[in-house]
Amino acid sequence: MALMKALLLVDIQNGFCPGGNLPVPDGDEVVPVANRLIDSGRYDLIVASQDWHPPGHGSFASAHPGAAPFEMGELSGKPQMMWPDHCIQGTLDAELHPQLKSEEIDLIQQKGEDPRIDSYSAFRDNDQDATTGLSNFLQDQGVTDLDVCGLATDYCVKFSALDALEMMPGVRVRFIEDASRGITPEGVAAAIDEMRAHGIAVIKSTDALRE
Ligand code: VGL
Ligand code: ZN
Repeated sequence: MALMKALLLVDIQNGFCPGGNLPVPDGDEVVPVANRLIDSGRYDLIVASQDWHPPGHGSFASAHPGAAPFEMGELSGKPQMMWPDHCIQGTLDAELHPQLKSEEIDLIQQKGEDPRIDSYSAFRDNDQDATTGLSNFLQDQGVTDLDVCGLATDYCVKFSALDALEMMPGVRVRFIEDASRGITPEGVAAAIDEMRAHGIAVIKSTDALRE
């Protein structure tokens, strides 16, 4: 059977780049790498996810009296990291990075719209209940191989890659390390271990470009 290769660019948005509301250290450095992958012609399908929160989203510390950003809090009765307000629908912070070659993106999958639950994964909410429809879309397209990269490795990239594996059995999932950046070094190391333990290959963009 023919290979059908897809690239998932996770949350390469202003909000997660320097100058954004939830900046990932050196987050903008993924943009040229992502553009080389996009331009390579090696992917049959390119999808970008976009964190897309309504104002006052329950993952924002500002929505919880007394809560401070980057502390654990609670959302709908479950532990939830309290984030600064970020990627609010319709704001510049939520736009894809302006240098990302978005003309070549086939689908933009928005997520995180439900104020009562966070959605790190591009595939489903954090309670694994409501799905975005992305796994059905990729399976309908006959995707056999999915490369995942973007921001942030220790949150949305990791959860997207793990969900891809679980929700699309048989699809080969890889994580492109140098096309991704994380919030903390310890978080990145743990995320890479966890992805590897589940059978996700950790590769470099040069590996993907060589094939
Ligand atoms: C993300 C925290 C909150 C991410 C999104 O894209 O990794 N992290 N919302
Ligand atoms: Zn978010």
